[in-house]
Amino acid sequence: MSFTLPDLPFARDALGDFMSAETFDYHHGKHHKAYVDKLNAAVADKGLSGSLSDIIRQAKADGDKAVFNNSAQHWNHSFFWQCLAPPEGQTPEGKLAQLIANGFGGIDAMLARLKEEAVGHFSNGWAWLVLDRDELRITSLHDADTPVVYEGMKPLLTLDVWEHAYYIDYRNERPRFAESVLGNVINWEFVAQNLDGEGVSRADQEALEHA
Ligand code: MN3
Repeated sequence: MSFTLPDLPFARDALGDFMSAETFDYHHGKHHKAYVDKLNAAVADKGLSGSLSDIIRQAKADGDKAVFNNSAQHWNHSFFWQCLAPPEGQTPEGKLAQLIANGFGGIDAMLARLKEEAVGHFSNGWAWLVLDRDELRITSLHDADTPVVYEGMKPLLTLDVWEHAYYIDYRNERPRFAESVLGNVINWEFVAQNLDGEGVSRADQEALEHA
């Protein structure tokens, strides 16, 4: 039984200088792939079964840090790629725009708050926009930790703030990375879709049986 590295939902060079093909070669092709490979080795070794989200939750309950870290990072990255889209001047619309206006006063204020969370997050982790009951909330989680294991955190949008996410294109400048990516290459249609509370399922995966 094994999990697979999902293809990027766009060409490797589609985000231009905001996130370069070289970054995707490393971040998707090497970092994300390594989490999948390590997860598959653990799945085989320990005879684990179930969907990716099942394995994440079980590893959390069992305190199995190695399986949790690799499975959660596989899910986090699979979700993150879908949060991105080529720069075409996209902005939130409809119900999402309304919720952002209600919760933060508008898109600029929301993005400033999300950037602040991303930049202020100490060391490795992920900044999140989540749906908590009927309200938008901004938070961040450390290392591989993931909304998959938390009630009241329906994932809408994430930004990877591990240094491997930005070092090639932005060197050590996390603030410039956060501002640039959040302001230009977010897939707001995907974010809006997740208002149905089913965001976890969009990066979930059933393991494939194979010889
Ligand atoms: Mn990463």
